[in-house]
This record gives sequence, structure tokens and C-alpha cells, in this order.
Amino acid sequence: MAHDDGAIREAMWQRPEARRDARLEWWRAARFGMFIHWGLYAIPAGQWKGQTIPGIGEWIMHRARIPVAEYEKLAEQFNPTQFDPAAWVSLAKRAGQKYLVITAKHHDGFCMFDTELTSYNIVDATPFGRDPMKELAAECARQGVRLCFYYSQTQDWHHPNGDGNDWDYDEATKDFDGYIEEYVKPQVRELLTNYGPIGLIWFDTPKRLSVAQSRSLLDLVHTLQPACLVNGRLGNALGDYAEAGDNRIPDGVVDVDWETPATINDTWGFRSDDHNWKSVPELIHKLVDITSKGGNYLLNVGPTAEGVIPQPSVERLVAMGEWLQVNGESIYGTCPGPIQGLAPYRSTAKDDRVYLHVLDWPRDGRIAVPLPADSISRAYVLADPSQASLSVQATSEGLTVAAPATPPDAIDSVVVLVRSGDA
Ligand code: JFZ
Repeated sequence: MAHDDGAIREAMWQRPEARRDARLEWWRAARFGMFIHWGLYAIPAGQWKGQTIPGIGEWIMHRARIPVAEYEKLAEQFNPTQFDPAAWVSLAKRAGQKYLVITAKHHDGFCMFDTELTSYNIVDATPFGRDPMKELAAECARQGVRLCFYYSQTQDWHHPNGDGNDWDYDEATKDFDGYIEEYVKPQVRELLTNYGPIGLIWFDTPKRLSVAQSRSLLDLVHTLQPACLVNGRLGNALGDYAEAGDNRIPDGVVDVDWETPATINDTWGFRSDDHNWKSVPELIHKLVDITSKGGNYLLNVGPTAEGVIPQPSVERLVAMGEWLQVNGESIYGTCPGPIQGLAPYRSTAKDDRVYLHVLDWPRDGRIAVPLPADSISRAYVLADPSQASLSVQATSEGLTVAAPATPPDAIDSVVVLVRSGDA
């Protein structure tokens, strides 16, 4: 009997891992995204009643155990008149960030989107009266950046049945299951119904969630938008990819899909006193290090209460974008390269190219590469528009590329090694 290829293809598509691979295709190629933590916490910005409250800015309600009745009054003064969605999305593009993950609802429970579930949201409770998620959705569609939502699915310090507020409520009497069924799921449905195609839902701190609850949230997302990814903080080891700890980069290649969420200073939500901005070289080295190990870099900005992304963040992201304009081929769509664990180098690979990231350029320009000489047909500097071939000599340890003594890039110079046909 003739084989029915259609039935085989259909069977293939029914395999969960085939569907997952299809969902992940854009994300694996993207490698670099923008994280945005924006909410009422940008108003106090690390200060409360004249006191400096230590820690990450978006946790001020918890750290200072601010009563709901006091914290929710912040909504009355939230009026980010300088919010410019076009500028935010343009900055992500200029930085080379292919997706944008913004806090729709963080642990404080304030909803930065128009929701029917509560009036504690930016449209109903603030003088601003607009839905920034709707405006970002339009801008992301116009500029070709994938819009994604961060959603705190268990911690909610405003809702009486949400996890985490034990200073206004008695944790022992909360109806957490009811919170998930009657509040979280309907809001996830709103986010995946009212804002067009969503790239991913970034869940966070899956405390108290049962396997069944994690599974039902995963199924809800994939039912509403089959192409929408779910990150690894859904809980109970479910999700389309793994989430590293904040600012954590694995020591070596990790053979799963994973992402490092990272701050550009020391806080996610805006703090007026956090000026500890990471340098451009450090940020580019982190991007290259993460990519060389098979991960994505989700780099955060924390806009002010006025809706402005701090200028030091803008400057750093623009500089990263300038490096990517020249060297992005060695990042986007790549996988870990064959050279790992050597301090001066990182390596990525794509098709018949190995991208050798030389973080510490040799003074004489002679680059020792631990690869069989017959595996490489030619080498050139990625930043060289002429792609002029460099001399490649076989050595007892592999090969040496004779490059200019002056590094092509002050931060990370990329040498392309073209694999020979039979390599
Ligand atoms: C969580 C949030 O609490 C925080 O406010 C921020 O949004 C961050 C991106 O995510 O913080 C975490 C959550 C998990 C880990 C570390 C910090 N972890 O698993 O190591």
C-alpha cells in the first residue's frame, strides 16, 4: 500500500517536540531581547517616606511591607506623559533586540494593561488613562519587533488571594486555587486575545503552583496562540525553554534552549539611586558569552514614572546595536561553536562558518586556533568589508591565522573560519 506522506507529516506535527521546535525557531535566531520592568514602583523609585528601601526597585512594596491601602494610592499619581512607544520600540531595534518583554502585571498586582478583572489597572485607576500595551502592540507590529508579556502568575501583593502579601492578608486563609482559576487564567486570556500575536509569555516565581495548574496555564497559552512561547518559570519544569537565574550565565554550553534575564545596572524596576551601569564592553561580552553557550540574552531597562528610559541605558543599548550592525552575523541564528573553554575566545557557528570571537587580540596578530588545519578552507575578519583572506598555517596544535596586529574591534574582534567542504 502506498505510504500516505500527508498522514506521516500530520503525525510528525502532532509530536509535541516538533510543535515546540516550530515555536522556538524565531526565538533561537533572535538571541537578544529587551526586558522592560515598568509599573507603579517607578514612582517611589527606591524611596519610601523619606527612607531608602534597599533591593530591586519593583520589590519596594514587599521590602517596606507597604499596606495595600497606601501603595494603591500611587495609581492616582501615575501619569507617564513622556511615554513614547515608538521611541521604545525604535530603541530595541537600534540595539539589535529582536523581541520585547514588558511587565503586564508584576508582583505588586498593578495591571499595566486594560483588564476587566480589576479596576486596579493603568486605564481605570490613573490619570494617564491609556493602555500602553495596546500602543506597544501597534508599534511592535509596525517596526517588526515581537511583543511579549511578563506576567506574575502567583505573587500578587494586592489581590487578597494572591501569593506573597502576609502583612495585609493571612496567607493561611487565601483561596490561591480560586485566584488562578478566576483571575490569572482570565487575564492570560485577555493578554492573548486583545493585543494581537504575542511572541511569548514570561511567567515568574511559580510559587505554590501545582503541576496541574502549570500544565493548564501552558495549555491555555498554546490553545489561544499556538505559536506563543512560554518561558521556564511557569513552574513544575514546564515551558518551551529554560530560564537561568537572574544575571546568571552557565559556565559552559547548555544543551537545551535557555535564556539569561539580566539587568543593565542592579535593579529591574527604576531606582533613582542606582547608577551602577554595566559598561558597553561588559554587556557585549555577556551577549557573546551567552550566545556562544547556546542561550538568549534578555537585557532589561527600567523606565521612570514619567515614561522615560534612563539615558545611560539608551547609550549602552545604542552602542551594542552599533557593534551588532557590524558583527550581528556572528550572533543571530547561531549555535555554540566548536571552540569552548578558552579564555581569550568565544565561538559561535552557523552553516559552514565558525565565528571566532577574539576577546583578547594577540599583540602580533597571530591567532592560534585549536582546529584541524584541513577543516578550514579560509579565514577573514568579519568587520572587513572586502573579506580579504588571511593566511592560515597548520601547526602541531591546529592552525594559526595571521591577522593584523591591530584588533579590528576594541571590544570583540570576530574572525570567520570557513569550514572546508569535507569538514
Ligand atoms: C524575579 C522577580 O521577583 C524580579 O522582580 C524580576 O522580575 C526578575 C526578572 O524575576 O526574580 C527572580 C526570580 C527567580 C530567580 C531569581 C530572581 N531565580 O530563579 O534565581
